[in-house]
Amino acid sequence: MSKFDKYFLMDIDDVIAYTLEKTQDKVDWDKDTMEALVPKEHGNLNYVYRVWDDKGHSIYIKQAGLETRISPDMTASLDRNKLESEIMLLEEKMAPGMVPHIYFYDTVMSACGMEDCSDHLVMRNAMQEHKTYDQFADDISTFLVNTLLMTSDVVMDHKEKRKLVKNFTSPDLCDITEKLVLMEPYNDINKRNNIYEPNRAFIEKELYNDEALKLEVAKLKFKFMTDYQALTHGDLHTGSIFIKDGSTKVFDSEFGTFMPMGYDIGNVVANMIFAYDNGLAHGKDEFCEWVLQAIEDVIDLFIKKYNVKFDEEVTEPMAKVPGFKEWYLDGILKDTAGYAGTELHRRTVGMANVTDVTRIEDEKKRLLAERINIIAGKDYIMHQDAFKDGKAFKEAVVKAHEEALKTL
Ligand code: SR1
Ligand code: MG
Repeated sequence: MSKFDKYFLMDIDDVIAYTLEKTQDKVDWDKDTMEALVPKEHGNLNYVYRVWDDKGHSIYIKQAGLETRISPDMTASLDRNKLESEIMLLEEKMAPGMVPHIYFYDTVMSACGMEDCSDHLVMRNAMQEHKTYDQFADDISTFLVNTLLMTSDVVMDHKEKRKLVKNFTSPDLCDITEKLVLMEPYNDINKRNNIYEPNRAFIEKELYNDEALKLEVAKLKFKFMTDYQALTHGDLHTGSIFIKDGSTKVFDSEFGTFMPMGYDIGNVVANMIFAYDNGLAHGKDEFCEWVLQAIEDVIDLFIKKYNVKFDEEVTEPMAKVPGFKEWYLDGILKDTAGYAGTELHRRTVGMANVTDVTRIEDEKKRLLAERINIIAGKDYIMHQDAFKDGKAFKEAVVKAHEEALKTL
């Protein structure tokens, strides 16, 4: 009998005992010097601990709680930890070196042991220190092409894919996305949007009262619910990326499910715009230039690598028909624009905001940031067909910045 034979939410001492129990056959822990702490950064749903000893051993332990951290009345099934672990193990195979290794996962405690990445920064924090990373666009575009194209019907055996569609779906987490991303930012139907009061009238006019916008978002919501294009990460924001010079690692794949590829790519674009907002508020011109270039490069490198990988890996005979590759890419880019837009909006007015924006103290600068997000988001959503390359995605940010300034 072990204390860990039945689920309960662990505290720091439990986590140390748990780590020993789960890993001592593989790791020669120095029990006397073992310590654990909650890293400074944590997400909205789970409990993360770093455990280490003085001999140089270390691990992250992540446990799912019954309630989400962000909102005690919002629950999500405990099997999300298994789903996340399995998706990360699969992603690691497709994008080696770009995903922290999962050492084990445990369906009883709803916990997993993950490679310690504390020599990296969580990218959202790095962005707020206005750090730049030469490898980022190259790395993340590789992650995107490898994980998305390889799990699409273009490459993956269709029967195998259908099995994965069945396995890799967390109804609770999909429900969160359907509500928090693809509905509430446009109607606050559940009265839980976080609105920056000085921006309320602008938000009401531009988001809640724009029926043409809502129609496009409704289409994006239904696409999310019905188009099982590829196995996505599902929440690919800068808080789901560890980064340091020369290394980028994507984690936290619990929202992973089969849906349009553009959801992940659009999330990367939107979250780089939040980094831009923060750089702007702090007068970091060079950083902002880097961010804009990164947005352009992520898209252009995705397109370049997609074209190569498509030719190398395509297995579906009908996908080899001339013109299909281009048509499929067009759809991915269109979705990228649409979901970049919804991510921009939901992080600005929805329940789960981003510190890149909320930590801007000056009212005028915060308003500028929020309005850039709202205007760029609307441009992406309303003109999804116009975004065919990195330059177009980048220029939308510059244009939104100019337009937002005029509203102040
Ligand atoms: C209730 S969870 C709120 C948000 O945090 C996660 O990281 C996802 O982005 C989700 O939408
Ligand atoms: Mg997360």
